[in-house]
Amino acid sequence: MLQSGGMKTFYSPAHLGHAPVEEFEGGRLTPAVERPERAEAVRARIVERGLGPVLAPAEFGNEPILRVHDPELVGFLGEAFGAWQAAYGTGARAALPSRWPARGLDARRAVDIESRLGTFAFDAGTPILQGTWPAARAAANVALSAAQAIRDGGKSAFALTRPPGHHASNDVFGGFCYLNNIAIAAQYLADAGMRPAILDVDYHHGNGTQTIFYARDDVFFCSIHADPNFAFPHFLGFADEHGAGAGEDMNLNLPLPSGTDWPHYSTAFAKARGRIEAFGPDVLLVSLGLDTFIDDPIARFRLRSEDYLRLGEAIAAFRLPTLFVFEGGYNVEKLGVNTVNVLEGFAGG
Ligand code: OKP
Ligand code: ZN
Repeated sequence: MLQSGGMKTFYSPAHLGHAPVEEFEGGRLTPAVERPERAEAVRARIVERGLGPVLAPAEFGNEPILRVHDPELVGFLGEAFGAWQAAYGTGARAALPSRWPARGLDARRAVDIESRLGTFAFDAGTPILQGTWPAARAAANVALSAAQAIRDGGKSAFALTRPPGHHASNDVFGGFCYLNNIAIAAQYLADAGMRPAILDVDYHHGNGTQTIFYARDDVFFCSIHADPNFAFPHFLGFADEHGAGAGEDMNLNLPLPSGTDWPHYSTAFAKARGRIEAFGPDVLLVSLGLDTFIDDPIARFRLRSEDYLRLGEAIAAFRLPTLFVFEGGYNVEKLGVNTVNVLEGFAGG
């Protein structure tokens, strides 16, 4: 199963402990789509194709997480499930927010589990279960281990992270994300003296990653995604968000319409390439979501399995050390093939 050549994948079985059953969507509780089977399907395909070794992460502790996230969010995520069960009993399996401090309400008064959940979460689709915090911490360690492999001279690495991360900001979780794995990895590399560019190819805008780096000039962020006028996360990801202060022009959003196929997608990719190359990065981090797939159950783009080979080749054309961090993609049957197609397209490109 293990082989020495090829691209290193980092993976932790701790994600299996985060197994949401349902989420609140479209006015009802619906079966969860962000399921453990997703990462298992990808791991199985990596082994089947002999892509390279699948390695356990190292333990980095909370310090590199706290370089990105506020201690209040980290502390809350660690204790939320216990507080939820203290309020609702041991039969309560998943904490989900359902009240928010909207205009006129005072977020500073949040004390009990309901008000704190509403203060730290931005949606009702991101449950906190018994195993959520261990899984989220393990995913951060997976991303950091892959970043370390790049820092130590590796040409590429794949962080098979679950839960995903790109919707989590410094102090808010949501969109199936708790800790921002790719932002934690990018910060680790910046702290090691590197100049990172992040390219987010998940169907959904990486609002958390954008927010974390929005006012900074040391990390470039570019996202190609479904137009938030019709797609999650709805409130961020518009083309006029350029960055702020020192980070002016360090943020590029390329929102695309429903039905986008590979010819239109690759035109947007060419724009992303020009701006990323102008930034002059020495390392590329890719938020790798596969929910741009034509048969994804929650998304509306039209990329086909063979298009992911082309996407991998296009990423390889940057000729940069590249860290892939797994994000979304919900067609479990094709997720392994599509993900590994990107990685094989990269390796051959
Ligand atoms: C996480 B990642 C739309 C469902 C929206 C949240 C989506 C989070 C996606 N019908 N629910 O970016 O893949
Ligand atoms: Zn997504």
